[in-house]
Amino acid sequence: MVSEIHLSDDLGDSNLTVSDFANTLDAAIRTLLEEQSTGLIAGGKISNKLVELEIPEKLVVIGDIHGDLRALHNILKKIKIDKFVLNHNNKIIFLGDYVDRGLGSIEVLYTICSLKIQHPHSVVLMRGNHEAPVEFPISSHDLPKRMTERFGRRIGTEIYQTKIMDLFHLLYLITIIKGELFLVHGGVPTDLSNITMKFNEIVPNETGLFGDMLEEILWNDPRILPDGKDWENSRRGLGKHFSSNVSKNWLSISKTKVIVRGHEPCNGFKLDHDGMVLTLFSCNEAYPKFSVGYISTSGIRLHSIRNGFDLSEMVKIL
Ligand SMILES: [Mn+2]
Repeated sequence: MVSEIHLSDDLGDSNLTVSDFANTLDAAIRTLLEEQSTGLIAGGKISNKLVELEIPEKLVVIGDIHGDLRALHNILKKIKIDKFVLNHNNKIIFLGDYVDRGLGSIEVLYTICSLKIQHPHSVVLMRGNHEAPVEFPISSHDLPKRMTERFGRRIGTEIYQTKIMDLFHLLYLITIIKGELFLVHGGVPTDLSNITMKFNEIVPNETGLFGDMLEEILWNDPRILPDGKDWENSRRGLGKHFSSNVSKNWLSISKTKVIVRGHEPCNGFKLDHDGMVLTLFSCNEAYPKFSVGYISTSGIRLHSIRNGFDLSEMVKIL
């Protein structure tokens, strides 16, 4: 049995045991495997790493957390998580980048996994570039070090290499709220040839990697580019910068109004591409100059939006 979510005010002294952590990871993996094999989630459907949802009753979207347990707890308290998750048609969507940089990566993983196990229909866990697959050449986080410090080299490494990597592999890459939002961690792919085919192909794929689209979904950033130029290489080493034309094409093909993504530090949120792209950033332990932002709204209000400017009025700042 996994213990109830406990949002203590004292974050310094963690009582998390290695067996508690390992069992919670196992249970989260089982929950994700189960829902991916049935394709079932309340008010929507799951096709491999794509989640398609009808407009929920209430919606919360949380951007990068980066091991900032305090920021996560503050958001969960504000939205009254205990009540929120009781309704299967309320959805809380995490955009990925749970770990790295902050001191609470292990506790943040534990918290989001506990939420998913207890309330699988209300919680959507997406994948960030810091939950990178082993196939990528960039070491994306300090988790191996944190695991070793906390649980010892042998057990820490074993849990990291098996359970945590398995969990990351099961996280979602795209979530669509029908008619309204297209959610990814980084951005949308820049190759617009056969975009209709690509959109249809994001559904099933043996590996769940969407071929070469994975890198762009996890790493891309929106930028203003010269007319006629749809992308340039990113200075991050992976991924690309995508143009407003690329955003426009993906919104049109997916019949949604705003691309919502995380991935870039900012003061809670920012808008790009004339309001076609809204970036959320939900932590500040490692970025003390910034505020914590997240979306909290009702389905009725969400349905009234025309673009990211309207959506930005539903961003709460802590
Ligand atoms: Mn990121």
